Amino acid sequence: MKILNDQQESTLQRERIFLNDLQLELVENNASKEDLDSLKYSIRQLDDLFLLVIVGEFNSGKSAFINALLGQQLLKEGVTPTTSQINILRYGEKRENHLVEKDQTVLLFPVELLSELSIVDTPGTNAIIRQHEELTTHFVPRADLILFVTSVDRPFTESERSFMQSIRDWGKKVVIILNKIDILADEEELTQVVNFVQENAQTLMGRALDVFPVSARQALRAKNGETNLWEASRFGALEAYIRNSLDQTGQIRLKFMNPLGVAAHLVDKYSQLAETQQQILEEDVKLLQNVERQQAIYLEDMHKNFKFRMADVENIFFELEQRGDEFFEESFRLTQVFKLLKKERMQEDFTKEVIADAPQQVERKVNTLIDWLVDADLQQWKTITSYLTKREREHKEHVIGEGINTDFVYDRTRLLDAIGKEAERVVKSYDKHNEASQIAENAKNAVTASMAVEIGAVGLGALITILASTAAADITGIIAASVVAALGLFIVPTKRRKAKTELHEKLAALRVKLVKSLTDEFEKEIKQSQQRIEDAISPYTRFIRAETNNIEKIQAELKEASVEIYKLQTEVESW
Ligand SMILES: Nc1nc2c(ncn2[C@@H]2O[C@H](COP(=O)(O)OP(=O)(O)O)[C@@H](O)[C@H]2O)c(=O)[nH]1
Ligand SMILES: [Mg+2]
Repeated sequence: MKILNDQQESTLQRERIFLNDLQLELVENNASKEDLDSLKYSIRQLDDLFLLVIVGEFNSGKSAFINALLGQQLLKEGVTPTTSQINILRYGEKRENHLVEKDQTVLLFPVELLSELSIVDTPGTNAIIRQHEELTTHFVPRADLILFVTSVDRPFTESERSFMQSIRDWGKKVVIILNKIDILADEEELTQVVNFVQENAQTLMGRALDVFPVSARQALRAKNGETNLWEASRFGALEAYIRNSLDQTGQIRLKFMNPLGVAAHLVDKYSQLAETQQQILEEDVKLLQNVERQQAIYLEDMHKNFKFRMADVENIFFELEQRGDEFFEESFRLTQVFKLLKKERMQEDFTKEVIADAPQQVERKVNTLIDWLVDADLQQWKTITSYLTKREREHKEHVIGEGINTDFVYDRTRLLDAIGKEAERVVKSYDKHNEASQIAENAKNAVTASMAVEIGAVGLGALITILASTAAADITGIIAASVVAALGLFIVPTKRRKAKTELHEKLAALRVKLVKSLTDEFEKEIKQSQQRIEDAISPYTRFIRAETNNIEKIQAELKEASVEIYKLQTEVESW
């Protein structure tokens, strides 16, 4: 016996695979228990595509009937049951028993027909009232066909009558199997029993029921080789009836569509959630880009500002150079020859007029520069902290009450929180004095200390002493030769030029050295400050990157799922 055609059979396979895959995806996506349950229920509906419920008194031949239907001696017959288990027969790759509830056992058999229909069998023991309740609540509502097995030797027992009444209002299709006809003597006896059963059914159900007199025993034997018994078993008519009542395209279509509808609803729901989650992530990405942009702007500003400040420092050198030039212009003159001779005085004047407070100026400028650098760094931390805090607050307001993936929300909130706290901690514990003195220390080690010395009396001053004394010696010689006017005109300008050039060279070297050291120090500082901010944010960046990948994968899967749903629906509709 077979109910589905080949096309329906293959759709069924695909739909089953699809629903199981979807279930796994939803589990991975932390779907709610409620949603998973409703999907599970849909899968179960497909597993029990058709549900036959077999009822009847103990010993009426229910097990024998099921064996005959399936063509194999699968269930034990005639054994006094020790349990009152309700058995659900389903398809399985190999024989297996599962206790699903305390009084329900699932029996799996590798029998083709069971992949299309599941059978519920009751033992019909003395616990029959409880069993009937169980049936009416769990199985009758889902039943496609209720097979009422009664035997010719005691048709319609009391408990059978009461059960029949209890299911009357469900409006389910009920058919009566009158079993064991092989023990009747002749056709006349059979007609009598059939009439009796029909009349009783009419009274109990308020409508006529189909009655199928059969011999389950003969049918099974016929299916297993004794083909001559088939006719007498009258089983053929019963199977045809079962097949026809189940094989209704409209009915089957509904059964296939129902789980697809549930799946479509869930796919839709989780796509929307994924969408929301992706939007949050996109905002997060924007936030990170914003932080990056702020950092870039900060760097640019800092560089610009630094250049101005450096120009200020360099200016000190240029002014010094200018004063030096003027000084040499003044002192290297013929009329000043005697002043030139007094080198101590000369050095004193140079220190006072040319060097003046240049070393202090340099030191002051460098100190201001360092203060500025430290302040700016702190300011940048504050900007980023307040930015992240604001974002976190917005996010909390945004997400409350959403059915979004709770792990995601938790991890994300926790990370944002941690970053905010870290930034706050840095800002709070920021020791300006310590930071500044650290930088100052580095800068000083590199230049400023020696700079003060080099610009001051010992450095530039010494230069003057040497220049002045050689000039004086030359000039002294000139005086002795009494040709001052003639040669002085020649020697003095040469010496003046030499003094200027040497001063320029010396100052340029110092200036370049100072600028380079300060620039190096500045670059190092600014890189460090940037690194610190990056380090603080990096767990968040990584999280967002991973989640973005994840959500893209989920969305792709859900999209694929909805394509498959659409295909299956179209297929089912085309029958
Ligand atoms: N003569 C005859 N005996 C049958 C037939 N079907 C079942 N039986 C016997 O009736 C007894 C009860 O059958 P079983 O299938 O176990 O009934 P259940 O308790 O309703 O499941 C067993 O001894 C079977 O061999 C039949 O068609 N003809
Ligand atoms: Mg039985």
